[in-house]
Amino acid sequence: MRAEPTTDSHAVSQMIRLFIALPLPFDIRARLAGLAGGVPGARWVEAEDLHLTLRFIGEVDEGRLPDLDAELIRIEPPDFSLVLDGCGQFGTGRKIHTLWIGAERNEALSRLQAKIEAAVIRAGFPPEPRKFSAHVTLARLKDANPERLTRFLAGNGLFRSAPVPVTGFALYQSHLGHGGARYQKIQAYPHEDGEEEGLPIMPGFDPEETEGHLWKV
Ligand code: 3AM
Repeated sequence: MRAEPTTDSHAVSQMIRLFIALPLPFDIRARLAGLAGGVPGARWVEAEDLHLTLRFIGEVDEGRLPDLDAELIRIEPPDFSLVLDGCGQFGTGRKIHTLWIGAERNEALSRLQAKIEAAVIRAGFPPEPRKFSAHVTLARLKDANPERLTRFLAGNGLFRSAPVPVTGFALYQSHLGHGGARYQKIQAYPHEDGEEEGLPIMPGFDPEETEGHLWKV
């Protein structure tokens, strides 16, 4: 593990913003990204950024990552398919803030989410009080045009994907910035080859300079 205890009295632990999500395969992200448009006031999530959040963890001291990793790696790797289905919104009226594509009821997904929740709690984090609601955020809204929104929801209510294979999940760090958050996958589960020793956390990570999979929200 890289985050070893240190005797350096000047060392300052860093708070990082974490969440756990299902990465989505390219073809389904491309299809979802193709739905974008037609709703003035919507900020659409880019194709490479689309994901299904399983557990938001929030701001944590990065020194707690090894404990979290040790619990998440114990979860048996998932092996099931998921069908994305339907379209909806979070918020009501003028306060609608999120447009999403939903997921068909799926026992394997629920079991995976419950195992992740239990692992996060075992790692010492407080339980998530809100009920899990599987969705892929398509857009964030601010004062979106209500008629265009209604038209979008009606037009995509019958959305249905081909089965999406789920063989893993990932821990992501969210970097909040002026242009919104940027997301960085910091650990895949199961660990990918060569990652057995622990989390490839980059201290001093600079989203502006780092190439790779970053999400803008
Ligand atoms: O893109 P989605 O909506 O799936 O909405 C946030 C995003 O998920 C959610 O965590 C993901 C990464 O930011 N999120 C942000 N703040 C949250 C909070 N306080 C939150 N979920 C629950 N509680």
